[in-house]
Amino acid sequence: MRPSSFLFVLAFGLDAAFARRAAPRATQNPAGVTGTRKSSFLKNVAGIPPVPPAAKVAATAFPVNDIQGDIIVGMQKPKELFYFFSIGDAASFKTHLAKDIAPILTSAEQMLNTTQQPLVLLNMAFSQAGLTTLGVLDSLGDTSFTLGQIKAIQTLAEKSDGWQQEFKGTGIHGVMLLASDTVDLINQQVAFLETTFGSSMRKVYALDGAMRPGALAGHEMFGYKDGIAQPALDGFGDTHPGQLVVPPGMILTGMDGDSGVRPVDGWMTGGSFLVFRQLEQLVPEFDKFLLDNAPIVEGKTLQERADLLGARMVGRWKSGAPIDLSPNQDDPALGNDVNRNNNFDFTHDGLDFKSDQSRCPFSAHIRKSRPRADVSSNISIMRSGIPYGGEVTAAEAASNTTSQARGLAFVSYQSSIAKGFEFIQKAWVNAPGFVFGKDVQPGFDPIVGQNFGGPRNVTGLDPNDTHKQLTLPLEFVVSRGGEYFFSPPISAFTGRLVA
Ligand code: N7H
Repeated sequence: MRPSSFLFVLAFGLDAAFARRAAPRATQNPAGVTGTRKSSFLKNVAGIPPVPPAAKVAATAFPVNDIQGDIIVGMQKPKELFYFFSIGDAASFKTHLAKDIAPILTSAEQMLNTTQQPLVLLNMAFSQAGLTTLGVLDSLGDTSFTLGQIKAIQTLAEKSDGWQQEFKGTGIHGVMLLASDTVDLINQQVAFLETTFGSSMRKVYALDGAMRPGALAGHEMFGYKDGIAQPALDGFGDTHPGQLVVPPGMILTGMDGDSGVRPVDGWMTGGSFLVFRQLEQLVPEFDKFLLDNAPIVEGKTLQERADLLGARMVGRWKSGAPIDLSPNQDDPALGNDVNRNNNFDFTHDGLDFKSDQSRCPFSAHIRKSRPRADVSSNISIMRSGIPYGGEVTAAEAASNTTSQARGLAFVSYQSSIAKGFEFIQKAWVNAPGFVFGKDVQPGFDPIVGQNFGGPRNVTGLDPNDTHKQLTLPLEFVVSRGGEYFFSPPISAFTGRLVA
């Protein structure tokens, strides 16, 4: 038995460990969307690691039957609806949770095993206001969660002016995540859920996400492949070269490596804090910036030079190929290869990685958000977002101006919001001094760094002079707000949440 499994069993006893994953979960809901799948609805995108094989995970003591499925799925969902709700009558809502919802929540086990995959993934998570409304008054051991995301704007260095009104207060009690391969199936399940809950639940806001069409599937709205680098939970299936292996408790509450103080009865074991952010992306403006500021490189066309600037801002080319391994041009074969596209740490023989930026700038998004050899810590989050909004129209491209909102419905899972998402945003991407080079201040992460809407300086982007400072003319990613949630283990829907 691996140490993590061993500790889990030690902490909660054999019975608890195995009872949580005993019976396979129901795959159908007689009154909702029925039917089983012959193949997984998760889209296989070259270069994005698939979910771990079910057989390998089954051999571990992970409570996969109890962990909500989205936590391990990543960014491979073709369609997803985020349905934010408030609770009307708590008593009636709880009755439905236990009777109608618990049996159809999708577990990690179901997502890993395609013969058990439902037609529509359903997961549910609650905000602090939601738990309070349900009468769940335990401290969950996470101050950021307790305060809610709107209270974190100072920490995140943003203003709430551009936030969706619905995210500004405490009116959102929870979110349902519904994912499938068709919008029609999702809509059918929504109709069932609304009928089931009746007046005990009210829709507050909703956001539709979808993979981009055709060859752009798996790429976010600026065009870069996303979802390549995810942490592996120690003892949970396969790992790929370069993948960061973290204790399961870094993502899952109550598991080995979780440093939070949780309720003693262990009802939070196998849950995770879910950070939701609606991040609008100004794509035509971003593209124009790349063309206007393309570095001078002999032998390259203007578009190739613009692509180089974009790759230096992100740290990867659009194919997913890391610039640390391919600094001068995109290499789609590298981007598509899960055994190579994550296997780098910014160090190279003969180069001083504390001063050399000929390959990946210190300020690049992937270096700021996961500094690899630059730091000794293994801070990490599991990203599970999806693009929203339509493709850029011809009129928007011609005018270099966004007129239809699009972006990333950002989701991250972690066992501590302060040590996960907030830490990365505050201490790394927003901190001009980080990554600590020898003789240059990197400035902000040019993709998601925030400075209360004020000017953001950045260095390292021009390969001809990596000390040159550029002031970015605007935020290409604009926060429309979000909320912090707890995604409980499925057993809590018939246990603590309804007690
Ligand atoms: Fe990022 N992008 O297109 O530039 N992100 N991200 N992110 N991000 C990553 O490795 C992007 C955001 C992380 O381990 C890739 O999967 C965009 C926030 C982390 O090497 C690309 C937005 C936060 C990683 C993007 C956005 C993070 C990562 C490379 C917003 C946390 C893994 C593909 C609209 C505060 C780094 C990949 C590693 C990767 C983009 C948001 C964090 C292409 C457009 C808010 C930890």
